[in-house]
Amino acid sequence: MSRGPARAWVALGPLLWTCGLALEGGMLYPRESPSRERKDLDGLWSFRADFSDSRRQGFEQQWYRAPLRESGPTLDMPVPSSFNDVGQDRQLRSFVGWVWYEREATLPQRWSQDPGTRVVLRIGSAHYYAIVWVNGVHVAEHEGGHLPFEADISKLVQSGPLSSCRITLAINNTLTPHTLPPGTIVYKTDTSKYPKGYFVQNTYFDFFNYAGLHRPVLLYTTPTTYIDDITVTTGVDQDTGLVDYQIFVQGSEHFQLEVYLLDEEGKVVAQGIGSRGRLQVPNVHLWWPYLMHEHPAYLYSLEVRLTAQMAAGPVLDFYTLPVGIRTVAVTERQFLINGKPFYFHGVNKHEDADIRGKGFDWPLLVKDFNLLRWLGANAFRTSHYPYAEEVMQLCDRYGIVVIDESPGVGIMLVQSYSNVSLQHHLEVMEELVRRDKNHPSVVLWSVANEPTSFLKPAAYYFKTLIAHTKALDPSRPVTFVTNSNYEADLGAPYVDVICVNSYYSWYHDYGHMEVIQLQLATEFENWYRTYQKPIIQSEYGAETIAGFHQDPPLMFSEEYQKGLLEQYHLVLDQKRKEYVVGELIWNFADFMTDQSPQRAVGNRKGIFTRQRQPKAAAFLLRERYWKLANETGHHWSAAKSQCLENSPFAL
Ligand code: GCB
Repeated sequence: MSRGPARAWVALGPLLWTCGLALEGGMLYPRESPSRERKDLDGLWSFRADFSDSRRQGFEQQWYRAPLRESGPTLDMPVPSSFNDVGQDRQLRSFVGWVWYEREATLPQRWSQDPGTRVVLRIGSAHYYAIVWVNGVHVAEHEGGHLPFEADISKLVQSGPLSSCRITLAINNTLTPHTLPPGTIVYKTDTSKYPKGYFVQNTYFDFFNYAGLHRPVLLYTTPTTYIDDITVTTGVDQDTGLVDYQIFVQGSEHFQLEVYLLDEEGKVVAQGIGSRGRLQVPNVHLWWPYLMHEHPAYLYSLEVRLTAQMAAGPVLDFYTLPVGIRTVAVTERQFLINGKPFYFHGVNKHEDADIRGKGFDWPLLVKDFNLLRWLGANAFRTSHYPYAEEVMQLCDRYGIVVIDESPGVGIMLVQSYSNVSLQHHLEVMEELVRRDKNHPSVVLWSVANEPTSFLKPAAYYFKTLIAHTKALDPSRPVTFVTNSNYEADLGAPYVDVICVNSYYSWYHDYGHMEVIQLQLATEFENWYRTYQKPIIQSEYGAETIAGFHQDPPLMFSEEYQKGLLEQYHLVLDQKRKEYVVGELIWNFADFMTDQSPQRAVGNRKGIFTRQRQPKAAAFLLRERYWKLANETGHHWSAAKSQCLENSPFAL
């Protein structure tokens, strides 16, 4: 989203201001089509961190006005990547404040000369607060590190003889009580212990606050009258699929729209005209989760064709959206996909890897999906923030079901329940729903993880947040993720599914696996008795250093992780016959955190190492997940065993 003129973006030092602004326009993923081109800007950018005491030298000296190399030394910085781990500089690794990125892009001549072409700059994610200039002119600002934003730069690139443009970004990773996730800057004023002006950033979440340009940056074009947004919701009536669509057009009021729904063979199976309507698909192929059907993840293509009547003649725009037809519903005890009980057997993830930090990386992504399928996982939660759009696309294609979580993690401070915070959280939910609403893989929104919801203002905060999310998208259930410690949970009455994290015999009763069954069963029973809603065990696990072995099991060994999981599974196997509808291990892989005496180079609760090699627990879970798939898959029993035998993922 492009935002108006510069606002008060710098308060004290590296601190930020936040303010809620209403969303405008769509956020369709940039796809090439006969009317749209795309130019990726990934690669090496010029980079400088502003190490000045105030962190404001870059603004004072207006580094955006001229090439960055003219205002001082620059580093080569890969994009996408976090900036923290690519260098050898300890200070840059833990830098807090403004960093500057810059790159020149050469545009095809038509882009800069054809006034009928709209040129858009899109940033997949810049963590956390970003200001963007093109050729020294301010074009956009965005708050929030996990969602895309755009600027229409047509006028700028079409106003002069230049066929190149200089893109400059200033990005600030400072977290405040009002950002998502929240954080605080603490100035250490005791000069006998700390140098003058010394500060640290405190966070209340358990992952490293990686920063920089984390996702692809690109330029794309559309005609000046264009398809701005599409919303699709789907339903089923016996064996007929229903696709309700709504299309938003910008640039003209005089246009026609045609829509065609194509099956996987490219055959048109339904068509319509106009901005909204319902398509009926006889003998529908439903979108099924992985391992629930012999042909999971069936995707149709919705081709939208716009013809606008302009003074200079007709203008055409084309956009194709993948569509999976499926339904989602929740009963007192079940989570239903296409009317059949669905059991989540999967993982929690992080966007995290060696060197690139939270930077998007195709090889890593494909490896992760291959591991998920090897494991027999049918779902994951985007703990604790929205993941890259390309991740969501692969979930659609492979049938991996997603609990799509906002960056509402570590909401602990009373200031983080203020109106300013709530406004921002509402806006983030809008951005998230706008981006991910058309993904069939997304079946549940999670508005937050483990907020300290017993604080007084939390009740109003969560009631409003959950109601707002339901209003934004009435087609999906909503949850927030709570913790077994938070007994008087104020969010639970408003959610559709209860998601509970617990760490029995890890953070409590250390080493006493024998208490897990009793404690877990009691907890499930309490939640169910109070709310009569289906429950997902949304986190459980144990810190495990790969290669540590102890038998009888001791904490941190591979044997302890396995043993702890097995105790959980005994209870899950009882309760899944009643109202427990899923289990997600914490965590898929080891990941980086802040330094602390509790963390040995990051969080080690992965069933895979950070380099994606299995610990013993991965094999245990693999056996369990394939067994669960055999028991809980539908329509597929006969074909399934056959298919599994021939599958490269067979046991
Ligand atoms: C949790 C949090 C997660 C942590 C995990 C842990 O409850 O939701 O972010 O990483 O526990 O390992 O402590």
